Amino acid sequence: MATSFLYKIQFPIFFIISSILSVNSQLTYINHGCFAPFTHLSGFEANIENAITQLTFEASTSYYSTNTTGVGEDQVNAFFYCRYDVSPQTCQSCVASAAINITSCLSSVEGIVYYEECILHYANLSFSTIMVELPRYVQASRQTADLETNFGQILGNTFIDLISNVTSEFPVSSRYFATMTAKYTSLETIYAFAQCNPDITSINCSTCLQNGFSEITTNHTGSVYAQLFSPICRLSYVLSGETLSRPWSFSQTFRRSLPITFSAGNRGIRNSFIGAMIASISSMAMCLKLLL
Ligand SMILES: *[C@@H]1O[C@H](CO)[C@@H](O)[C@H](O)[C@H]1NC(C)=O
Ligand SMILES: *[C@@H]1O[C@H](CO)[C@@H](O)[C@H](O)[C@H]1NC(C)=O
Ligand SMILES: *[C@@H]1O[C@H](CO)[C@@H](O)[C@H](O)[C@H]1NC(C)=O
Ligand SMILES: *[C@@H]1O[C@H](CO)[C@@H](O)[C@H](O)[C@H]1NC(C)=O
Ligand SMILES: *[C@@H]1O[C@H](CO)[C@@H](O)[C@H](O)[C@H]1NC(C)=O
Ligand SMILES: CC(=O)N[C@H]1CO[C@H](CO)[C@@H](O)[C@@H]1O
Repeated sequence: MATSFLYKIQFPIFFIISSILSVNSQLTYINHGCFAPFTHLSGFEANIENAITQLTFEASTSYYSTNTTGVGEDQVNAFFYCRYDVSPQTCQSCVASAAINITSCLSSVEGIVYYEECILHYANLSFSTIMVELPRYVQASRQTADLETNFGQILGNTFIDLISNVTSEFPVSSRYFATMTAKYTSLETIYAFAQCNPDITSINCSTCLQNGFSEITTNHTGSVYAQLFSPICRLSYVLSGETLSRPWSFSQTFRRSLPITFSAGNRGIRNSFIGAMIASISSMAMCLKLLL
């Protein structure tokens, strides 16, 4: 099954890889999670393949799309969303890369892949069940700002303004997205970004971002870099002495040689991301072999 899936998605991916090279865009893989293996023999796996393949095509014309394939207990609901500030080519290549990564989840009833540029998610659950804040995934620097300074306050004020911009800037198109900068010192600037899935209400968008930000400030107080990903919202910031060009790349700007901590919040049947990653390493190795 995995083989036929890769075979099917190779055409868009080939095409897209040449455009990656020509636009020289760089994708940043963050993490993925596979939840709850399925046991019944069914058309479920084929439905995942078809739904994901369909979404990789739709990513050529859209920054957000959903798909439903199959009926009853074999039904798959899937969606992706891209950062609104990346180019259409980057969006398309990101979803195609995420489609390759998600093949490691093909034996699970739910899979999610996070890149800095896009998110791809499928499950055997209804959209109203998966379009929620959890599972959240946080990546944050161990390096923190000097606790004597007012970093936390400046960051907090920045996110209050940013979240209000995200939910007010595009009330008609529901294009929940905003970026903001704030001077920290004469040499260093906080670059901040937030976005929501367009299918949710502005209140739910605001709640998701506020809860996410408060989780970062509680569990990673003073981190100079953090990104939070969830099925319906995401936020990122980095403190940098460089002048960044858009679209800002948060994890690449943060010096990767410094340690990063991960944390994952889950609910219901879902396992933690870290466990899921270990469990999927062997199937991922197989997928890579098939691709080469
Ligand atoms: C979902 O994708 C399938 C292909 O798997 C396609 O036939 C169907 O029209 C799509 N449905 C929606 C609602 O987009
Ligand atoms: C999704 O899969 C899980 C695990 O196999 C199962 O418990 C659950 O009932 C399924 N949900 C639906 C809507 O089929
Ligand atoms: C997912 O894909 C990216 C880019 O192709 C790769 O760097 C990363 O290692 C992959 N992750 C997994 C778990 O396969
Ligand atoms: C908002 O979130 C609540 C709680 O998760 C949920 O019950 C409700 O359906 C959501 N409303 C919309 C319109 O998304
Ligand atoms: C954040 O910390 C709280 C309290 O220690 C914990 O319950 C929660 O699971 C943590 N969140 C994540 C995502 O690890
Ligand atoms: C559209 C909108 O709300 N823009 C606001 C974003 O935040 C800045 C700083 O608070 C405001 O000046 C803008 O009016």
